[in-house]
Amino acid sequence: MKIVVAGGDGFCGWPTALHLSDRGHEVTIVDSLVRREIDEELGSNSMTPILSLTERVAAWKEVSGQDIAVRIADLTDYDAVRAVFEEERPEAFVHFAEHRSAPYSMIDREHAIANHRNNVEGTLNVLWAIKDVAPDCHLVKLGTMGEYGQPNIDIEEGWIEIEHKGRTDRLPFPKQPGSFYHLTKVHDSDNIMFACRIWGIRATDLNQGVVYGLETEQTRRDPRLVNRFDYDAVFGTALNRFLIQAAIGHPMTVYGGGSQTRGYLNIEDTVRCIEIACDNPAERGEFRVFNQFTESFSVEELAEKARRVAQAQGLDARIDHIANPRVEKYDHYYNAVNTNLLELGLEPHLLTDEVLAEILDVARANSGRVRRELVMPGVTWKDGARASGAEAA
Ligand code: NAD
Ligand code: USQ
Repeated sequence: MKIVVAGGDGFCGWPTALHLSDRGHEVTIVDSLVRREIDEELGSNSMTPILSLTERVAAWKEVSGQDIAVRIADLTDYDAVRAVFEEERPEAFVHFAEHRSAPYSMIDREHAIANHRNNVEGTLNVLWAIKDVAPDCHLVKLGTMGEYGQPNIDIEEGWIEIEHKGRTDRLPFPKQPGSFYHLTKVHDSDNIMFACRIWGIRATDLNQGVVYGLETEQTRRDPRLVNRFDYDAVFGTALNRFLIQAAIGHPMTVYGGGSQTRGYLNIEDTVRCIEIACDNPAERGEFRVFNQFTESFSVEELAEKARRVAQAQGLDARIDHIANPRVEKYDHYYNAVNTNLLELGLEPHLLTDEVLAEILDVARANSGRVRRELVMPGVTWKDGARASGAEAA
């Protein structure tokens, strides 16, 4: 299959491009490299030393014999997006290419707007290009579990049957996102659903949970293929951050009470979920939603797991409950359905001690690259970054 992986230089996109290429698909990466620019803006870095995109792709060619084409293009530039569709004629367009950090979107008004422009405009451009150039192309779009928030009822996969005043309907599941970033995903979902309805586009919205880990079957083949590994308080995510903190002897930063519960999955399952979605395209006009996570944990449970495995390796791992920079619910109900991908053949990689130990090993091997001043959160939901004087402001 001819597949474009937009955002293919990023944490999820790079290993997905390798996985799809390894499975024999003809892969083109489209990326604006904006994430590397944001690293500069934040004075941040990947804990693992990642090569340039050109060097990574050349290393993959050497290791696997497979070509991955690269196009440096910004999805907010419609001419560039249209050219991708005209020249590549993809059968599937996997769309990872967004600004994906909740704290980044909460820094200040300018960042909230830049986040919306990048994500919502980029996705609108992709929808128009599919309609105008490649109407049969399957859009595989990364959404997020955070679109739903934490309602006091079970979370369904995109849709809910509602009975109201004696009448029933199947309606989009209510959304209560927790940051301006998560809101961009809600707007994307609405725009995609509308485009499917009016233009007959086929789309799968993958509401992905928080991804942990970094290595996959393909990235392990050569150190030059290593994935990025974010640890800073803006782009680093819960479990990976805890393991890195344990590796550098920093207390694990559980925000607030720690009972906040989310869906999580291993990066090895991310790449497989994308393959499953591409292999089983939505019908023309169908807007399909899959909840893409494998297990639910509270942040406290994750930190406890990380602490146990780190202490077994002789590390002095400690947990700190620090003031929550976000506005979040504690002690909430959380029960989300995730059967669609399992029914299509996903075999989850669960969060075992071996998995934790492998991530910790990579963190320990690269601990010298950590800039400790980036670990504590400097962006708050109420006052952005200015109140704390964080450099990001
Ligand atoms: P990332 O920041 O590591 O990678 C995103 C990539 O997209 C970067 O290489 C960036 O340069 C590129 N990009 C961003 N905007 C672009 C644009 N306008 N044009 C072209 N390229 C652009 O993020 P990630 O962790 O790989 O996340 C990928 C996708 O998965 C995002 O949409 C994110 O919302 C979603 N997601 C991620 C997680 C997670 O835990 N990492 C969880 C759920 C959903
Ligand atoms: N948290 C801590 N300590 C930390 C970091 C986070 O307690 O050091 C807590 C947060 O308060 C939150 C939970 O962990 O309750 C998850 O936070 P996160 O930073 O790991 O993840 P989040 O901001 O939700 O965003 C990440 C990705 C985003 C994706 C989302 C999936 O950055 O792209 O959309 O996970 S989901 O959470 O399902 O919406």
